[in-house]
Amino acid sequence: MGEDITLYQFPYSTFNEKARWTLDYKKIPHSRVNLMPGPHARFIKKLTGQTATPVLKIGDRVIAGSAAIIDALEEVSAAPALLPVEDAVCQEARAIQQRFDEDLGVRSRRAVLASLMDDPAYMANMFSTGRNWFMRFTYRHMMPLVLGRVREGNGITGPEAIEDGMNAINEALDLVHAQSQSTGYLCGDSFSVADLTACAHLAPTVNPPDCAMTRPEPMPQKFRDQLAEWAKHPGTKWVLKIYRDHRPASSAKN
Ligand SMILES: N[C@@H](CCC(=O)N[C@@H](CS)C(=O)NCC(=O)O)C(=O)O
Repeated sequence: MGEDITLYQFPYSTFNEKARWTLDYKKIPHSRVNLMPGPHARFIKKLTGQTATPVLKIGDRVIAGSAAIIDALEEVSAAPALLPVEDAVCQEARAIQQRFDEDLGVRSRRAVLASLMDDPAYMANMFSTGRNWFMRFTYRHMMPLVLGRVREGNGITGPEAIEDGMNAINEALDLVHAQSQSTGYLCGDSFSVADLTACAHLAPTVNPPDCAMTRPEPMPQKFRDQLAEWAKHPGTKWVLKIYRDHRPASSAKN
């Protein structure tokens, strides 16, 4: 584990949470570079040829995409494993990861982002976390531009897309509730990439405490009411339990 490891990330983002959680779960020392959605594009494109985060650098090797990052980190540090040893269970875990990454997570993100976009000052504050006052001020004033890109980049095409996102959140909560009944986990009988992925994608609807996904305070009343509504679903209790039992503190050096 001798090479330098750096995660280029957005704070509060679900796909980025997958990468952060994996690094922390495996206690891999690394650096984190926070990027702001919008201004990030040029830098990430130069690094990877595309613009999405997370991006991980291991020495000179550049890896884009949360699932590829998890696979690479399993090689860097095999234990504790996120991919189940038994082939059938491993395939099931990967299928659940794919369902969240390509369907439920992408759709539900539209609803979460659309709601955040109703309060651009709060959103700017979230995504410029850790920046100096000048950068925060500038970013706040760039928001009209940034919001257009966020809408376009995430397929927030209108009210139907947002309603579909709300449905996806309920589908995801139903799925984790039903699927965790027998063992407490989504597949097999222990924590795996399936649980990590589902919980990272559901974090914005559950607001787990004391971690990288905890929404900044003061939180507008509208978001508080929305979280209270989602909290009525039993699936949220499972997400909170997994966060409590399996989401360690940051292993980042900065
Ligand atoms: N399939 C990718 C999706 C990553 C993704 O959608 N990243 C978003 C943040 S949650 C992003 O960086 N969007 C900005 C962009 O694509 O320019 C993964 O698994 O990492």
